[in-house]
Formats: sequence, C-alpha cells, structure tokens
Amino acid sequence: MGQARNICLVGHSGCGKTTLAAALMTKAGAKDLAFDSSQEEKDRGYTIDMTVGTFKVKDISITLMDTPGGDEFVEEMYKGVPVADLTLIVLNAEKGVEVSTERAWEITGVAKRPTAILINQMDRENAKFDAALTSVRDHFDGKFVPLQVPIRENGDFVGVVDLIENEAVYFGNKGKKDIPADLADAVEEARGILLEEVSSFDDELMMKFLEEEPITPHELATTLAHGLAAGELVPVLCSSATEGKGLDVLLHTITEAVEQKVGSIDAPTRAVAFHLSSDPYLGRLAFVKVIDGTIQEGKSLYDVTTGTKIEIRDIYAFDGTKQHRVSSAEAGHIVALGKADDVVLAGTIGAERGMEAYKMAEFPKPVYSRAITPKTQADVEKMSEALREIATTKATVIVGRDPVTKEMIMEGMGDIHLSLMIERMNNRYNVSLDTRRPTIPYKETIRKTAEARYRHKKQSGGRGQFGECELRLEPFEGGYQFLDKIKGASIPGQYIPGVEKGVIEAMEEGNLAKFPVTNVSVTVFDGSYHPVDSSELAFKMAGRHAFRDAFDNANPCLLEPIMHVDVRVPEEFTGDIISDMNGRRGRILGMEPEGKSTIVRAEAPLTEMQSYSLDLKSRTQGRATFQMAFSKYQAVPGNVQEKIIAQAKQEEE
Ligand SMILES: Nc1nc2c(ncn2[C@@H]2O[C@H](COP(=O)(O)OP(=O)(O)O)[C@@H](O)[C@H]2O)c(=O)[nH]1
Ligand SMILES: [Mg+2]
Repeated sequence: MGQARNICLVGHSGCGKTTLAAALMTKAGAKDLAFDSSQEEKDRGYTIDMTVGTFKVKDISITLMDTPGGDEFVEEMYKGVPVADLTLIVLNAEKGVEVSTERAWEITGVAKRPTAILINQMDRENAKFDAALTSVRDHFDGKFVPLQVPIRENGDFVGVVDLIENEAVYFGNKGKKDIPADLADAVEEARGILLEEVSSFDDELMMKFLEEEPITPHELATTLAHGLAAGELVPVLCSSATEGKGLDVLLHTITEAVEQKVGSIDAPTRAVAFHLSSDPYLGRLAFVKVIDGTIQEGKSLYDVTTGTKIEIRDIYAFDGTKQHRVSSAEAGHIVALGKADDVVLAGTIGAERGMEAYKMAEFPKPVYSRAITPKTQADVEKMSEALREIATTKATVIVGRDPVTKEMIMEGMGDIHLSLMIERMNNRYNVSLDTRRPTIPYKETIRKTAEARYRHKKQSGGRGQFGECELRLEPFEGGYQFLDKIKGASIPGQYIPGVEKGVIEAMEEGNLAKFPVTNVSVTVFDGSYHPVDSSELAFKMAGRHAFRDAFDNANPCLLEPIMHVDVRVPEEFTGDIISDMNGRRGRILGMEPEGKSTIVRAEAPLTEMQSYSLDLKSRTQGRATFQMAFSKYQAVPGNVQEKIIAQAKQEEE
C-alpha cells in the first residue's frame, strides 16, 4: 500500500477546514466528494461529523480527517487527533485565534502531538497573516515557526516567500522570482526566527547558526521535521482554500516534513477504531487506523480488552471520500470496516486477546441532559434502536433511565448537540421525541431517630386480618438496612419478611414529596400477632404504616444531587464565574492556573446547573468550558425544600 500520512483538520467553525479538504482532494483528482453530506449538515451548512477521505500525492496516501469546529461537537477532534501524524489547526486570516482554536490547541498542544498551523482565507480583504500569528503567540505557549511570508499585490494573495528555500514562489505557474523589496525586512526577521528555533533542535546546526555559517535548506528541513515529530516545533503556513493557493507548499510540507511513526508490518495485527459512523448505504462503518501488521479480509481479530471476536468482512479504502473494497490494509493506513457491529468506539482490535490497547484521548463527559419521551406508540418501538445507534457511535451522547425519576435521559454537550441528535433520529429512523428539562431526582431522608407502633386489624365477615409491629428509624449513611430485633416471639419469624416488604414499599415514596427514601436503618423490635388472623400481608400493612408514622417524627428532609464542576475559564472571566457560582448555591473548592486559563473547581446543586452550558457560553462568549459529574446527595436548604414540596403537591393535583 506504500506510505501514508494521516492529517486531522481542526479549528473554529467557518475557518475553511472542509473547503480545504475538498480543495486538496479535488486537486489530486478525486471526484464526487461527499463532505457535510448528512441531512442535518446539509440543512445547516456546517460540519457535524468527522469525514474521512484519502488522496495520493506522488506515492503517498494522504488521509484527511475533517472535523467540525462547533464546540458541542468537540468529540470528533478527540477521535482524529490521537491517530493523526499531523494535526493541522486552521485559522481564518481575518480573525486569528477563535474559541475552538483554543480547544484544538488544548487537545494537541498539551499532548505535544505534531501540530502545524495554517492561516487560511489569505485572499480576503482584511486578511492579516502577522496579526493572526501574533494572536497565536498571545494565546498559546509554543514554538511557532512561520515557514512562509505571504505576498500580496493590490489586495490579492499572489504568492509566498518560502523561508526554507529563501525564495519567492508565485501562484499559477508564474514561477520563482526574487523576494519583493518591500518584504525584505519582514522576510529577514521571519527567517531569523526560523533559523534560531529550528537550530535549537540540533547541536551541530546550533553551532552553525551561532557562528553564522550558511545553513542549507536540506539541513533546515530535516531538523524541522524532527522538531515537528517531537511536537515541539509548530510550523505556520498560509493558504486560500477557495482560490486553491498555498496547497502545493502545504502538501510538500506534509509529505516531506511529517514523519510517520508506524509499527512493523510484520508484527501481529493491531488497529484502533477511532470513529464509527452509520452510512446510509453500507450501514455501520468502523474507521480504523492500523497500528501494527496488516488487517486482512476474512481473518478474524479480537477486541483486545473485552476479548470479543471480530470478523473482518469488508474493508474499504477511500478514493476521495468514496469507499472502495480492498482486501487488506497495512500499518499506518486508515480504512473503514463494514459489518463490524461489535467494534466499539476507541477500542483496539488485534490478533490476540489481551494485547496492549492503543491510547486514545479521553473523551469529554456530557454536561447537559434532557428527558425524552416518544411522541406516539409507533415511536416507542423504533426509539430504542435509534438511540442505541446514536449512543454507540457518539462518545458524548449517553442515554439511560434515571433510577429515581424513571425518566429516559439523553445526555450530551449542549442544547444544539442534543436537538441535532434528536433531529437526526427523526431524519434517519423516523422517530419523533419530545424533550423537557429532567425532573431532579431528589430523595428523602431522616435526621433523627424516631419510633412508631402500628396495628393493622380488620374484621370483615370471615377470616380477619391482624398484624402489629413497632419500628425504630435511625439515620444511616449506608443507604438502607433492616434489622430484626424481636425478643421472645411477639412477631413469629415467618411474618418478619412481610414487615420488611411494607417498609420497602413505604420507602419508594416518602411522605414529604413522594421521592424515594434513603439513608435509614429500620429496626423491628416489638409487635403482636393473632394465631388465626395474622398473615404476611397483614404485617406488610403494619410495616408500611409504622414506617410512615415514624418517618414523620424523624425530622425528615429532602436531599438533592450535588455536582462536582470544573470550569476552565480565561483569566479575565474568573471573578465573574465565581460570583455566578455563588449565586447558584455553589461552593468554590479551589482554583488552579492552567496555561492562560484558570480551572475553577466547585460544587453546586444539579437544579442550579441544568442550563449552565447555555449560561456559561453567553457569559464568556463561549470561551469557557466545563465538566460536571455527580458528586453526592446533600440536604436541601429549608426555604428551597418548602418550594419543592409545594410544587410536588401542585403537580399531583
Ligand atoms: N474567501 C475565502 N473563503 C473561504 C476560504 N475557505 C473557506 N471559505 C469560506 O468559508 C466558509 C466556511 O468554510 P468551511 O470550509 O465550511 O469551514 P469549516 O467550518 O472550517 O469547515 C464557506 O463559505 C467557504 O466558502 C478561503 O480560503 N477564502
Ligand atoms: Mg467543516
């Protein structure tokens, strides 16, 4: 199959990633490109899912992974970056660094993965290469080395000065010329930076640099490649995707300066499934990068972690974005597997069970949830398959039933993300769902010990019912326990399970607002029975009522879920975020600087955090991100509790 280079395109929405990917493939002769081809993408005109496509330059297969820039679709970046030989962060030359550029840098820069920056849209009237580069340096810590200085004539982007070769290259076969006089200073300065940064990677080169000996383009290029591979040097290039300018140099850099670290072709097969999609024609596709060895049609592999056997049936390589069947794929290449429904997202498959799993990035956790209900009976039937397909292929969509409220909850990265997935379920599976804010899964508990005795007695014609028990309720951190401390035989052993059943029933709906009761220890310590009229059922009634009576006297209260929240926020917003958190009954646990941001750690009730993703976005112009996870249950403050109880009563009426 020859050499391969895998490039992940990342950056803010609208910077031109998809246009660039299409331009590169078209230039290489690919036809019928299908970018942004899902119904939802067509409707909106932007990217939602990763698109993978391959083209050839000389004999090298270049596979591009085009990702969306929308912050709620961030998981696609987490899929592509770990399998890329190069992550190309694309910027809009008029705008410089934007919100998702920051996110992209976090993912690549922190992990020191080979990264380059492409300042695109250089044809635009207000395109400013220098300002864009300055914004990169202001926002990020890294060694950014421009490889080019753009040449503009009368507002047109006409060429670049290649700083490695130190010559001007004009677009459209106008060939090479001398460096324009008005750029001489800028070129000298930029070349100075390039020489200095690059030579810092090689002692011999550093000596030459310091002694002002000539450094050849070849030496520069080789050392640059090392620095790039180490994730230390970040080359900066420029382009116009719509005018097809700068693409040759970009391709040259990709093929010459980017190294591919591949395992041995002779090693046992290992591949990582970095992306799953549901293709309208081919069904589920698992996109894999072969790490070691060769994947072969008809030769089964295993999920190295779970041990599940994976039959390799259809292997597809790409011509542009079009799939075509191949019989094998070698280390370094990206292909898709058809009919591989057992392959899990981010899972490694290999020749043997228990092989080392390939390290992917950890996906962010969902931060926003909605309760979903099918609109009609027909939707009920189709809903579970549609939900399963979406939740299996998307790491940041989680679906499950809340054990307390019994609602079906769909979690995602925000309002846009979830609405879109619901729209997709309608488009693809013809399932209609209603959504609403999920009910908070409050619980009820007690704060002191109390006892109650209850006699259940009924005489209605024939055989009567009789059971009497006395219970003690005590606060108990461990959730629930039931203790039988009957002395003598005031209640015969055979009726005790009846008492406990009654207690469990009573705990399903507490007396305050019908939320489940937790953290109580229940002891049955006395009672009485009737030799003829007693039954398990009668003791169940007694147990239920005794529990309820004791509960009322045990200083009951509501518990609410408390979330642990980490907000990553640019310094200038830190104060605002903290005071907002206090307004949400939150508690700040700590703060830590991280690069040019601050991580604010806090705890806050779920009730106050249900629309946080929207609020945070508007407060910080989208520049802050957060993660949230359930932490614990905690007593609701008295005034809030009254409101919740009143509301629960109202809903019941
Ligand atoms: N003038 C100009 N417009 C561009 C360029 N690249 C992309 N665009 C336009 O910017 C818009 C967004 O492009 P798209 O590729 O969808 O951006 P993405 O969100 O990064 O994938 C489209 O209207 C493109 O035509 C460029 O180099 N120059
Ligand atoms: Mg796009």
